[in-house]
Amino acid sequence: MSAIQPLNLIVDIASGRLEPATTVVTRRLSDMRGMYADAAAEAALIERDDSVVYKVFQYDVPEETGQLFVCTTVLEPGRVGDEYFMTKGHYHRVRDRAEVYYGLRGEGQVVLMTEDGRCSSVELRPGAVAYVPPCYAHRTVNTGTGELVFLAVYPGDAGHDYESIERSGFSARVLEYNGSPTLVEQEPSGGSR
Ligand code: M6P
Ligand code: ZN
Repeated sequence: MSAIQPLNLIVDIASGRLEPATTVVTRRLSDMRGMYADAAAEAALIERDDSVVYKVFQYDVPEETGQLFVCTTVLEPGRVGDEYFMTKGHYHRVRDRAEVYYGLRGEGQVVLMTEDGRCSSVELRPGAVAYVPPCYAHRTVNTGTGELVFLAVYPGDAGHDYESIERSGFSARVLEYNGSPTLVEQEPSGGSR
């Protein structure tokens, strides 16, 4: 195993930044084309200003068993049609690697899906820990009016499998329904991305 020195990481809750961060990922709507249910609303928003949906601030460690990645995510508030802004979502490339999210600011949900397509969701708000068990795909959704900021910790060898999600999507989406966030099952054929 590679040696890594003990260190402090500081989360600035106001900005959601992790310091130090060795990688910062910025995802705009155009980086997630085809992921929202309402394709016309998605295209119109990309055309208008292609806004930033979320940023990830990560402290990189060797991608090895025994190491832990630490990162924060700042997910902007907003909607594409009735669907709240969300992360792309992924399985871990090494499927049986779990993950923990800790809510720092704002409100949202983590949508979890088994490999046979069963979806559920757990809450994310300040103080809430969301446990992502091994083998579950996971995606975060901002259901509030301000930024959603959370800390994530996951194994160094987990990796990200985005391709499975790009291919078949999640079988449920969080939509605003009668003014409240609601986990809505999608038809098995079509529109699942
Ligand atoms: C969390 C962690 C990261 C992930 C990020 C954004 O911070 O799970 O590993 O990168 O959310 O999610 P995604 O990679 O699915 O876009
Ligand atoms: Zn993950």
